[in-house]
Amino acid sequence: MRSPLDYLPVYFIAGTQDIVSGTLPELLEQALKAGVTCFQFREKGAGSIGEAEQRKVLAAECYELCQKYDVPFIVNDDVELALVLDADGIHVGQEDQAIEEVLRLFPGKIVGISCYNKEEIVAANQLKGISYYGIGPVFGTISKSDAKPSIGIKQLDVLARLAKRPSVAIGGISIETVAAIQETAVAGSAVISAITRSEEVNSTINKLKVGG
Ligand code: TZP
Ligand code: MG
Repeated sequence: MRSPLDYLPVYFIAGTQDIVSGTLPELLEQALKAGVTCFQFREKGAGSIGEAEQRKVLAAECYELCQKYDVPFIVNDDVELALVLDADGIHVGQEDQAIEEVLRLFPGKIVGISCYNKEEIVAANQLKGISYYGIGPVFGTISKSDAKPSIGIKQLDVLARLAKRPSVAIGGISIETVAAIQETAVAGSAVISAITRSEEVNSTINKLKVGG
């Protein structure tokens, strides 16, 4: 079983809607080569693929790439897709399918949940089987239109310390801000635009690593 401490450090999230040039599989392979530790398939919002079969084909291609580089492939929110692909894990938000149900459906898999405040961390702490928490948005983000107000570095650290499980920071993390994230109690940084909008994917990913 993979440890969250191994896969959380440089956690890459993307879907078609985030891609600015080339294709998602092309960018994903570049990112895997450069050393991202996890990939979350998040096909969501304006510009994403709506058609189920098309999503599945793209997700399967991404999963295969992740397997080639021995990196966990996690599906955002889409329980059906995660089950049919037998993905390594699933990540859900507080408004997605109830976490208790997700834990029942994915025994032995990676299960991540988004947490925004103390109440959500305390509630998640009480459930058995959750692998990690995604905490944020830490900063303002261009990648999620319905993102909540950002919590900032201090609150990130408070929440990560309250968490009984490893956590990953998310929201507006860039090569400029990652050092501050790494000083908090989180185990890693989850990013979309830092990678999808990078002009130097290799160098960006190296800088997102601890000590990079
Ligand atoms: N959840 C909270 S912020 C966010 C998600 C999915 C988007 C993160 O994207 P970026 O581009 O790294 O800010
Ligand atoms: Mg969600």
